[in-house]
Amino acid sequence: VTVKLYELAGAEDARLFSPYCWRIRLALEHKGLSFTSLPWRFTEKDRIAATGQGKVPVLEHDGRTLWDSWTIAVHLEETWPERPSLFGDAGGRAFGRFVADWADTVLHPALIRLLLTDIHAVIAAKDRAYFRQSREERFGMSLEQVTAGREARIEPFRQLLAPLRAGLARQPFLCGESPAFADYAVAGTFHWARAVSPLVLLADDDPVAAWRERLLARLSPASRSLTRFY
Ligand SMILES: N[C@@H](CCC(=O)N[C@@H](CS)C(=O)NCC(=O)O)C(=O)O
Repeated sequence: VTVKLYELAGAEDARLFSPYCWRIRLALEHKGLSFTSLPWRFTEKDRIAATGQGKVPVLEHDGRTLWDSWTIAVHLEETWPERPSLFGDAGGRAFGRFVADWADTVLHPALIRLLLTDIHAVIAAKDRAYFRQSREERFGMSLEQVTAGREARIEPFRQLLAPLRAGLARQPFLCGESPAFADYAVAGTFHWARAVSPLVLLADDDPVAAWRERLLARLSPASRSLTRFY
């Protein structure tokens, strides 16, 4: 099997920090599929020009080029149905999508306001001007203004995790006794944060922190070495 995955990287190839790319790395490991990682920077749009859009993850497989993490996850599931399932049944697939949507629409907007200046500090030098300009335009203020006073916003961020905490007090993974796509949808969010920022997002005694540790323990050694820069 030849699978190639374009993954967003910082200055170092090993600093993989896109939550969406992490979802797919975790999904590939779940299915036991080996792949070639192609580290990619924000300003390397030409390398993924064939997709007609400028974002990663992008996956190449069997002469096809796919993008958008959900589309890729469904492709993996449908191409290798005999391998461990990412979703289980149709209800599990809908649950996985819901959790991914929740991470995208609730967790990521809150987190980006904590991490923006840290991201700018760790990306490749050639990406910095593009990143500052595009993000300052998006937020309507400087990067520094976005993250100013962020310490006071860690506790409200933790409160957003209440739905995770409630479930993880009952069972080891969001998907039950073992992890699947819904777990990876949110794990990607935390791997993103750890790759770029020294902020302590989770209290030690938070069940969410214990869940994150359980997921880290299941990663391949190669992926585990990429999950912590701080
Ligand atoms: N809906 C897409 C979102 C992908 C996305 O936003 N990727 C970001 C990195 S986290 C990106 O490539 N951004 C490029 C840019 O901002 O120029 C997915 O689920 O894959």
